[in-house]
Amino acid sequence: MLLRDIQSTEKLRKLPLEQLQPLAEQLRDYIIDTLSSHPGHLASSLGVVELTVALHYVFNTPDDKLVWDVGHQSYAHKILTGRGEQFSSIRTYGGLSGFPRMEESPYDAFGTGHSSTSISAALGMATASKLQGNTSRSHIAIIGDGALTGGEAFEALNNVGGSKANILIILNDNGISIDKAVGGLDRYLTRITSSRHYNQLKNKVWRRLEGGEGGRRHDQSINFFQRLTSTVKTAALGGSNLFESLGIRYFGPVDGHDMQQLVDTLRRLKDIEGPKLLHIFTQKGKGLRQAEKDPITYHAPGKYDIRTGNQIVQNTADQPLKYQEVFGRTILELANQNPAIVGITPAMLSGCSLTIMQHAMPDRVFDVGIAEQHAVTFAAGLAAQGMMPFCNIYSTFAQRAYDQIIHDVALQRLPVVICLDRAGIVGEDGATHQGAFDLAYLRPIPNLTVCAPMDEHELRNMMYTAQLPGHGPVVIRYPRGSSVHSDWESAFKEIQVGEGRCLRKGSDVAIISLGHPGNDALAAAEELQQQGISAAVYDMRFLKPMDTSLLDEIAAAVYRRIVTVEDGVRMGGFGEAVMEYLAEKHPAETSKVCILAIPDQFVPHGTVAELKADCHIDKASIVLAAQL
Ligand SMILES: Cc1ncc(C[n+]2csc(CCOP(=O)(O)OP(=O)(O)O)c2C)c(N)n1
Repeated sequence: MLLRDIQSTEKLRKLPLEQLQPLAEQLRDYIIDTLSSHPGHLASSLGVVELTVALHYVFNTPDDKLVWDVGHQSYAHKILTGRGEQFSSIRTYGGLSGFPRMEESPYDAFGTGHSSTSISAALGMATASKLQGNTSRSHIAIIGDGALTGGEAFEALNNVGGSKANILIILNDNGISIDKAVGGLDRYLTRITSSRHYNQLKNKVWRRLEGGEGGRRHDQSINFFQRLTSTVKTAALGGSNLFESLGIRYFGPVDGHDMQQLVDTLRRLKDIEGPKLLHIFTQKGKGLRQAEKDPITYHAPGKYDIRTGNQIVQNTADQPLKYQEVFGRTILELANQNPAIVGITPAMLSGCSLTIMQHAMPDRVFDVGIAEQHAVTFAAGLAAQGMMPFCNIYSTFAQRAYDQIIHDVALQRLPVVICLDRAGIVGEDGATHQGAFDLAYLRPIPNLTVCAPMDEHELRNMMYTAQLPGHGPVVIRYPRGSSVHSDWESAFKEIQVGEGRCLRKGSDVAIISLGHPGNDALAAAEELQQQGISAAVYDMRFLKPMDTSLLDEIAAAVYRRIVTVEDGVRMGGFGEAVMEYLAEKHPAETSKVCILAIPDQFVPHGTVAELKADCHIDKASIVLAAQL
């Protein structure tokens, strides 16, 4: 088998051109086979198989640098760069990461996971190469049409255009982000790729350039190619080309599944100096019928039947709903009662379940593209004019919007409800995606209320409370996946802001938790009971304002031990907030405190259970801490 023999990129580069497409087919089959039982990001990787082969064929990797934006599409790259045999370990504890990681391979020129960074990183590399006197190295950013909507990508394009850097940007345009691509850029790219006039002329250009048997290149003048394509582009677009206007030479669009054309084009571009962009169009999910038809579901489909391609859907009929679904259903319910409510998502429409509200109220849901900063300030603008925006962002991606939360929302006390989905340990997506930092980075911000539900009823009540008048900005953070009870549809109750609660009385030990980890705290208390240790459990609900009178009560009860547990980083987090208060008001209690939180290290990929155990924030760790 061809793929098995290609253990290195040197070998790949020795193959005759006509063997590249069969190799691509084998790669594609290997990805489809493996991911059927080892779930991961499927559709994006399938779409760039030909591109990946062509890039490693034409460029001298790893000396030439490939930066994969987001990195979820880098599976073929991993297989071709010596990681084929380990591929089935992808996203598992101790196995290959689902994203490029510099530590993992010299071929992973830059680690990614969060979107829209590739052009900045490649420009930095190109600038470094120049300063170091290396003029022959190529620096290539591969970015999707979704990732290109991110602000950082635009900032980088602006910077690239003003430079003479030797950088090639490959725009992988499949018209899909995770959900359908949105916005003016998407329309612009569609206009380029679908212009009949443009494509007719372009095809003539390519025919003239390619010609010959077996794809042998004619000795065509690159100048002619550039002159003609640029005239055609201007004609087709009825004006200037966005990229050219910024000072980046635009080439394409070309069919990203046509190996011959890709290889020919990349070879030509390799010799052209300065900033350039190649626009390719690809089909997301290429090669698996279901993924081609439904790339949104097959972005990361979980397990599927290798014979039929159909998803293996677990029967969840009597399982609790996911927190995401509770959010999605609850916001619709609230929006039906409160006409000021609108929903905002930066490109995670189905992931956060805003689709439910979108179907019912399309005018009141806004997918703003991969643009967390914009999402927050857009929400602030809406709130400034009397609307009640619920802006749903994954905890890890909200890191992008820190200044906007401080400067645009909190400082102006605007009533924006920021729902941080996927807070805490997220599992297989690994270090780039853990929602580990939000408690610590939100705690110092004045005017913010920050709370975390322990179950779906609390989530509903927090959402209900947040949209009542007079609360200012509220952050509600909740984890990925299953909530707790099966009767999610409770009547709304207002929660007193800043009020915690005692969930279980006890006399030996106090366990103080925030949000979902309270369920582990309760289970731990149960286990401790069987060991003859009486543990009280307190659910603080609010990181800020913190219920200091409840902390006074806990201090007054004089427990033998006080254990705090949270699914966020220790430094600056919830446990330290408790400790800080006790140190000021009840110093005698501080020696009893044991803080269970994520230690000062990045949390890798694995199952949530494995990672919680690793970070000592699981039930067993609570039991152990209480026994000391
Ligand atoms: C800052 C940030 N926000 C959101 C995401 C979640 N996310 C991962 S992939 C993706 C869509 C990327 O679309 P595109 O670049 O077109 O790549 P495709 O999957 O279509 O190949 C999104 C929104 C992310 N990785 N980073």
